Amino acid sequence: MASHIVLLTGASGEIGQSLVEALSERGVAIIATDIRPLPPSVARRCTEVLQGSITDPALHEVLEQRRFHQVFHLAAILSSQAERNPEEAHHVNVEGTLRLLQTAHRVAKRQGEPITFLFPSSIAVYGLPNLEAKRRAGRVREEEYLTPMTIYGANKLYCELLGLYYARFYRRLASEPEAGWLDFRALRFPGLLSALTVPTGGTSDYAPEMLHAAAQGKPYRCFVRPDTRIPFMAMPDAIRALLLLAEAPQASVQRHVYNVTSFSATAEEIAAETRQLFPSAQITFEPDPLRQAIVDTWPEEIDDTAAQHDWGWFPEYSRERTFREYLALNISRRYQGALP
Ligand code: AKB
Repeated sequence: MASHIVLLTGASGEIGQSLVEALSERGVAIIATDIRPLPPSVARRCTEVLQGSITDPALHEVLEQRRFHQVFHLAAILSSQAERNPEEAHHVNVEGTLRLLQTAHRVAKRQGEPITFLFPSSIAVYGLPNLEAKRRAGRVREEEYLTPMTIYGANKLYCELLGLYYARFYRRLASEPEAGWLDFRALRFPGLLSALTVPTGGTSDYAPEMLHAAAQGKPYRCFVRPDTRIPFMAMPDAIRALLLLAEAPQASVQRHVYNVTSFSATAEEIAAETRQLFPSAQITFEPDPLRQAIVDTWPEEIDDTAAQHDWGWFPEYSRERTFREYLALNISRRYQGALP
Protein backbone atom coordinates (compact mmCIF):
# COMPACT_ATOMS: atom_id res chain seq x y z
CA MET A 1 0.00 0.00 0.00
CA ALA A 2 3.01 2.31 -0.44
CA SER A 3 1.07 4.54 -2.85
CA HIS A 4 -1.51 5.24 -0.17
CA ILE A 5 -0.57 8.44 1.67
CA VAL A 6 -2.19 9.64 4.87
CA LEU A 7 -2.00 13.10 6.43
CA LEU A 8 -2.32 12.88 10.21
CA THR A 9 -2.55 16.02 12.37
CA GLY A 10 -2.00 15.94 16.15
CA ALA A 11 0.32 12.94 15.73
CA SER A 12 1.89 13.23 19.19
CA GLY A 13 -1.48 13.13 20.97
CA GLU A 14 -3.23 10.15 22.56
CA ILE A 15 -5.04 8.88 19.49
CA GLY A 16 -2.28 10.12 17.16
CA GLN A 17 0.50 7.96 18.59
CA SER A 18 -1.58 4.77 18.44
CA LEU A 19 -2.91 5.57 14.97
CA VAL A 20 0.60 6.18 13.58
CA GLU A 21 1.57 2.74 14.88
CA ALA A 22 -1.46 1.04 13.32
CA LEU A 23 -1.11 2.78 9.95
CA SER A 24 2.63 2.20 9.67
CA GLU A 25 2.07 -1.51 10.38
CA ARG A 26 -0.20 -1.54 7.33
CA GLY A 27 2.56 -0.06 5.18
CA VAL A 28 0.86 3.31 4.78
CA ALA A 29 3.03 6.38 4.11
CA ILE A 30 2.32 8.98 6.82
CA ILE A 31 2.79 12.75 6.71
CA ALA A 32 2.52 13.74 10.37
CA THR A 33 2.03 17.20 11.86
CA ASP A 34 1.96 18.41 15.45
CA ILE A 35 2.68 21.60 17.33
CA ARG A 36 5.01 19.59 19.58
CA PRO A 37 7.96 17.44 18.51
CA LEU A 38 6.95 13.80 18.03
CA PRO A 39 8.43 11.16 20.34
CA PRO A 40 11.26 9.50 18.33
CA SER A 41 9.45 6.13 18.38
CA VAL A 42 6.48 7.79 16.60
CA ALA A 43 8.53 9.99 14.23
CA ARG A 44 10.44 6.91 13.03
CA ARG A 45 7.23 5.46 11.63
CA CYS A 46 6.37 8.55 9.54
CA THR A 47 7.53 9.44 6.03
CA GLU A 48 7.58 13.15 6.86
CA VAL A 49 7.11 15.11 10.07
CA LEU A 50 6.08 18.77 9.99
CA GLN A 51 6.13 20.68 13.25
CA GLY A 52 3.71 23.59 13.49
CA SER A 53 0.29 24.75 14.58
CA ILE A 54 -2.71 23.64 12.56
CA THR A 55 -3.65 27.33 12.43
CA ASP A 56 -0.33 28.40 10.87
CA PRO A 57 -0.67 29.46 7.19
CA ALA A 58 2.97 28.44 6.58
CA LEU A 59 2.16 24.83 7.50
CA HIS A 60 -0.78 24.84 5.10
CA GLU A 61 1.39 26.21 2.28
CA VAL A 62 3.65 23.18 2.69
CA LEU A 63 0.73 20.75 2.96
CA GLU A 64 -0.80 22.12 -0.22
CA GLN A 65 2.27 20.96 -2.15
CA ARG A 66 1.94 17.38 -0.87
CA ARG A 67 -0.03 14.42 -2.22
CA PHE A 68 -2.33 12.51 0.15
CA HIS A 69 -5.46 10.38 -0.06
CA GLN A 70 -6.75 10.37 3.49
CA VAL A 71 -6.72 12.86 6.35
CA PHE A 72 -7.06 12.04 10.05
CA HIS A 73 -7.49 15.44 11.68
CA LEU A 74 -6.72 14.79 15.35
CA ALA A 75 -5.21 18.13 16.40
CA ALA A 76 -7.48 19.79 18.98
CA ILE A 77 -7.68 21.43 22.40
CA LEU A 78 -9.70 19.14 24.70
CA SER A 79 -12.69 20.11 26.81
CA SER A 80 -11.32 21.22 30.20
CA GLN A 81 -8.47 23.19 28.66
CA ALA A 82 -10.86 24.70 26.10
CA GLU A 83 -13.16 25.93 28.86
CA ARG A 84 -10.24 27.81 30.45
CA ASN A 85 -9.45 29.62 27.18
CA PRO A 86 -12.48 29.57 24.86
CA GLU A 87 -11.05 31.98 22.27
CA GLU A 88 -7.91 29.88 21.86
CA ALA A 89 -10.09 26.74 21.64
CA HIS A 90 -12.16 28.33 18.89
CA HIS A 91 -9.01 29.37 17.05
CA VAL A 92 -7.44 25.91 17.11
CA ASN A 93 -10.52 23.68 16.99
CA VAL A 94 -12.61 25.63 14.48
CA GLU A 95 -10.26 27.84 12.46
CA GLY A 96 -7.63 25.06 12.34
CA THR A 97 -10.25 22.63 11.02
CA LEU A 98 -11.59 25.13 8.50
CA ARG A 99 -8.09 25.73 7.15
CA LEU A 100 -7.41 22.02 6.88
CA LEU A 101 -10.70 21.41 5.05
CA GLN A 102 -9.71 24.14 2.58
CA THR A 103 -6.20 22.75 2.16
CA ALA A 104 -7.49 19.19 1.66
CA HIS A 105 -10.07 20.46 -0.79
CA ARG A 106 -7.39 22.21 -2.88
CA VAL A 107 -5.17 19.11 -2.83
CA ALA A 108 -8.13 16.91 -3.90
CA LYS A 109 -8.84 19.26 -6.81
CA ARG A 110 -5.21 19.33 -7.89
CA GLN A 111 -4.93 15.54 -7.68
CA GLY A 112 -8.24 15.07 -9.46
CA GLU A 113 -9.35 12.47 -6.96
CA PRO A 114 -11.35 12.56 -3.72
CA ILE A 115 -9.77 12.69 -0.27
CA THR A 116 -11.38 10.90 2.68
CA PHE A 117 -11.37 13.28 5.65
CA LEU A 118 -11.74 11.57 9.07
CA PHE A 119 -12.74 13.79 11.96
CA PRO A 120 -12.82 12.54 15.56
CA SER A 121 -15.74 14.22 17.25
CA SER A 122 -16.90 13.58 20.79
CA ILE A 123 -19.72 12.90 23.25
CA ALA A 124 -19.11 16.55 24.16
CA VAL A 125 -21.45 17.56 21.31
CA TYR A 126 -24.33 16.46 23.55
CA GLY A 127 -25.71 18.69 26.29
CA LEU A 128 -28.10 17.16 28.81
CA PRO A 129 -29.79 20.01 30.69
CA ASN A 130 -29.57 18.45 34.18
CA LEU A 131 -28.69 15.25 36.05
CA GLU A 132 -32.24 13.98 36.03
CA ALA A 133 -32.42 14.33 32.23
CA LYS A 134 -29.01 12.63 31.96
CA ARG A 135 -30.25 9.66 33.98
CA ARG A 136 -33.51 9.43 32.05
CA ALA A 137 -32.03 9.88 28.55
CA GLY A 138 -30.82 6.28 28.06
CA ARG A 139 -28.80 5.57 24.92
CA VAL A 140 -28.55 8.92 23.15
CA ARG A 141 -28.76 8.82 19.33
CA GLU A 142 -26.75 11.01 16.92
CA GLU A 143 -29.48 13.60 16.40
CA GLU A 144 -30.61 14.00 20.03
CA TYR A 145 -29.62 16.59 22.67
CA LEU A 146 -27.31 18.55 20.35
CA THR A 147 -27.10 21.49 22.73
CA PRO A 148 -23.49 21.39 24.00
CA MET A 149 -22.75 23.59 26.98
CA THR A 150 -18.99 23.77 26.50
CA ILE A 151 -16.96 25.62 23.89
CA TYR A 152 -15.26 22.32 22.99
CA GLY A 153 -18.62 20.61 22.36
CA ALA A 154 -19.81 23.59 20.31
CA ASN A 155 -16.53 23.55 18.33
CA LYS A 156 -16.85 19.82 17.58
CA LEU A 157 -20.52 20.10 16.56
CA TYR A 158 -19.81 23.05 14.28
CA CYS A 159 -16.83 21.28 12.68
CA GLU A 160 -19.04 18.26 11.94
CA LEU A 161 -21.29 20.68 10.03
CA LEU A 162 -18.36 22.42 8.35
CA GLY A 163 -17.15 19.04 7.11
CA LEU A 164 -20.60 18.25 5.77
CA TYR A 165 -20.70 21.64 4.05
CA TYR A 166 -17.36 21.07 2.33
CA ALA A 167 -18.28 17.52 1.38
CA ARG A 168 -21.71 18.17 -0.08
CA PHE A 169 -23.08 21.69 -0.42
CA TYR A 170 -19.87 23.56 -1.24
CA ARG A 171 -19.18 21.02 -3.98
CA ARG A 172 -22.62 21.53 -5.48
CA LEU A 173 -22.56 25.31 -5.12
CA ALA A 174 -19.17 25.52 -6.76
CA SER A 175 -20.14 22.93 -9.44
CA GLU A 176 -17.05 21.01 -8.44
CA PRO A 177 -16.07 18.09 -10.68
CA GLU A 178 -16.84 14.78 -8.95
CA ALA A 179 -13.15 13.87 -8.78
CA GLY A 180 -11.91 16.71 -6.58
CA TRP A 181 -14.11 16.50 -3.53
CA LEU A 182 -13.86 15.65 0.14
CA ASP A 183 -15.48 12.55 1.57
CA PHE A 184 -16.01 13.77 5.15
CA ARG A 185 -16.66 11.17 7.90
CA ALA A 186 -16.87 11.89 11.64
CA LEU A 187 -16.91 9.62 14.69
CA ARG A 188 -18.18 10.70 18.08
CA PHE A 189 -15.85 9.11 20.61
CA PRO A 190 -16.56 8.49 24.30
CA GLY A 191 -13.80 8.84 26.93
CA LEU A 192 -10.76 6.84 25.79
CA LEU A 193 -8.52 4.56 27.86
CA SER A 194 -4.97 4.01 26.62
CA ALA A 195 -2.27 1.96 28.32
CA LEU A 196 0.44 3.93 26.53
CA THR A 197 -0.44 7.61 26.85
CA VAL A 198 -2.31 9.96 29.19
CA PRO A 199 -4.33 12.71 27.50
CA THR A 200 -3.99 16.36 28.50
CA GLY A 201 -6.81 18.83 28.97
CA GLY A 202 -9.78 16.46 28.66
CA THR A 203 -12.63 16.03 31.13
CA SER A 204 -12.89 12.26 30.79
CA ASP A 205 -9.20 12.19 31.76
CA TYR A 206 -9.98 11.17 35.35
CA ALA A 207 -10.25 7.54 34.19
CA PRO A 208 -6.86 7.27 32.43
CA GLU A 209 -5.20 9.50 35.07
CA MET A 210 -6.46 7.24 37.87
CA LEU A 211 -5.05 4.15 36.19
CA HIS A 212 -1.71 5.64 35.24
CA ALA A 213 -1.26 7.10 38.74
CA ALA A 214 -1.99 3.70 40.32
CA ALA A 215 0.46 1.98 37.93
CA GLN A 216 3.17 4.36 39.14
CA GLY A 217 2.25 3.96 42.82
CA LYS A 218 1.08 7.59 43.04
CA PRO A 219 -2.03 8.75 44.95
CA TYR A 220 -4.85 10.15 42.81
CA ARG A 221 -7.51 12.75 43.61
CA CYS A 222 -10.40 12.17 41.22
CA PHE A 223 -11.93 15.47 40.06
CA VAL A 224 -15.49 14.12 39.61
CA ARG A 225 -18.05 12.51 41.95
CA PRO A 226 -17.98 8.71 42.34
CA ASP A 227 -21.46 8.39 40.73
CA THR A 228 -20.40 10.24 37.52
CA ARG A 229 -21.26 7.92 34.62
CA ILE A 230 -20.17 8.32 30.97
CA PRO A 231 -19.28 5.94 28.13
CA PHE A 232 -15.71 4.73 27.55
CA MET A 233 -13.67 2.80 25.02
CA ALA A 234 -10.25 1.14 24.98
CA MET A 235 -7.76 2.76 22.59
CA PRO A 236 -7.39 -0.30 20.31
CA ASP A 237 -11.16 -0.14 19.65
CA ALA A 238 -10.93 3.62 18.93
CA ILE A 239 -8.21 2.96 16.34
CA ARG A 240 -10.22 0.09 14.85
CA ALA A 241 -13.31 2.31 14.59
CA LEU A 242 -11.36 5.03 12.77
CA LEU A 243 -9.84 2.56 10.32
CA LEU A 244 -13.14 0.74 9.73
CA LEU A 245 -14.92 3.99 8.96
CA ALA A 246 -12.03 5.23 6.78
CA GLU A 247 -12.15 2.04 4.74
CA ALA A 248 -15.93 1.60 4.55
CA PRO A 249 -17.25 1.70 0.97
CA GLN A 250 -18.88 5.01 0.21
CA ALA A 251 -22.23 3.38 -0.49
CA SER A 252 -22.42 2.03 3.07
CA VAL A 253 -21.68 5.39 4.74
CA GLN A 254 -25.23 6.69 5.11
CA ARG A 255 -24.53 9.67 7.37
CA HIS A 256 -21.63 12.06 7.94
CA VAL A 257 -21.33 11.42 11.69
CA TYR A 258 -21.54 8.23 13.79
CA ASN A 259 -21.56 7.43 17.49
CA VAL A 260 -19.23 4.65 18.63
CA THR A 261 -19.07 3.26 22.14
CA SER A 262 -18.02 0.26 24.20
CA PHE A 263 -19.10 0.34 27.86
CA SER A 264 -20.41 2.88 30.38
CA ALA A 265 -19.07 3.07 33.92
CA THR A 266 -19.17 5.34 36.95
CA ALA A 267 -15.97 6.87 38.31
CA GLU A 268 -16.40 4.58 41.34
CA GLU A 269 -16.54 1.53 39.05
CA ILE A 270 -13.38 2.71 37.25
CA ALA A 271 -11.74 3.12 40.67
CA ALA A 272 -12.82 -0.43 41.66
CA GLU A 273 -11.38 -1.86 38.41
CA THR A 274 -8.17 0.10 39.03
CA ARG A 275 -7.90 -1.33 42.57
CA GLN A 276 -8.35 -4.85 41.15
CA LEU A 277 -5.34 -4.26 38.91
CA PHE A 278 -3.31 -2.31 41.47
CA PRO A 279 -4.46 -3.31 44.98
CA SER A 280 -2.38 -0.56 46.64
CA ALA A 281 -4.00 2.22 44.52
CA GLN A 282 -4.81 5.30 46.62
CA ILE A 283 -7.86 6.99 45.09
CA THR A 284 -9.87 9.78 46.69
CA PHE A 285 -12.69 11.89 45.27
CA GLU A 286 -12.49 15.71 45.30
CA PRO A 287 -14.88 16.99 42.63
CA ASP A 288 -13.83 20.12 40.78
CA PRO A 289 -16.96 22.25 40.12
CA LEU A 290 -16.00 23.28 36.56
CA ARG A 291 -15.04 19.81 35.36
CA GLN A 292 -17.96 18.16 37.17
CA ALA A 293 -20.37 20.58 35.49
CA ILE A 294 -18.96 19.62 32.07
CA VAL A 295 -19.24 15.88 32.55
CA ASP A 296 -22.72 16.18 34.08
CA THR A 297 -23.97 17.39 30.66
CA TRP A 298 -22.52 14.39 28.78
CA PRO A 299 -24.73 11.32 28.24
CA GLU A 300 -24.40 8.19 30.36
CA GLU A 301 -24.71 6.03 27.25
CA ILE A 302 -24.72 6.59 23.51
CA ASP A 303 -26.40 4.57 20.78
CA ASP A 304 -24.05 3.27 18.08
CA THR A 305 -26.58 1.17 16.17
CA ALA A 306 -26.04 3.21 12.97
CA ALA A 307 -22.29 2.41 12.92
CA GLN A 308 -23.05 -1.27 13.62
CA HIS A 309 -25.59 -1.39 10.84
CA ASP A 310 -23.79 0.68 8.16
CA TRP A 311 -20.16 -0.45 8.39
CA GLY A 312 -20.12 -3.39 10.77
CA TRP A 313 -18.83 -1.66 13.90
CA PHE A 314 -18.65 -3.59 17.16
CA PRO A 315 -16.29 -3.08 20.11
CA GLU A 316 -13.83 -5.90 20.72
CA TYR A 317 -13.02 -4.68 24.23
CA SER A 318 -15.80 -4.97 26.82
CA ARG A 319 -15.21 -3.37 30.22
CA GLU A 320 -13.85 -6.67 31.50
CA ARG A 321 -11.49 -7.20 28.56
CA THR A 322 -10.33 -3.54 28.67
CA PHE A 323 -9.20 -3.85 32.29
CA ARG A 324 -8.29 -7.54 32.69
CA GLU A 325 -6.54 -7.92 29.35
CA TYR A 326 -5.55 -4.71 27.52
CA LEU A 327 -4.72 -2.52 30.52
CA ALA A 328 -3.51 -5.34 32.80
CA LEU A 329 -1.00 -6.51 30.16
CA ASN A 330 0.26 -3.17 28.94
CA ILE A 331 0.12 -0.54 31.62
CA SER A 332 2.60 -2.07 34.09
CA ARG A 333 4.99 -2.79 31.23
CA ARG A 334 4.73 0.86 30.18
CA TYR A 335 6.16 2.00 33.52
CA GLN A 336 8.83 -0.65 33.63
CA GLY A 337 10.28 0.98 30.52
CA ALA A 338 9.57 -2.08 28.39
CA LEU A 339 7.70 0.04 25.82
CA PRO A 340 9.28 2.91 23.88
C1 AKB B 1 -12.41 15.26 26.61
O1 AKB B 1 -12.60 14.85 27.76
O2 AKB B 1 -12.34 16.45 26.30
C2 AKB B 1 -12.29 14.21 25.52
C3 AKB B 1 -13.62 13.96 24.90
C4 AKB B 1 -14.63 13.15 25.61
O3 AKB B 1 -13.85 14.43 23.83
N1 AKB B 1 -11.75 13.02 26.04
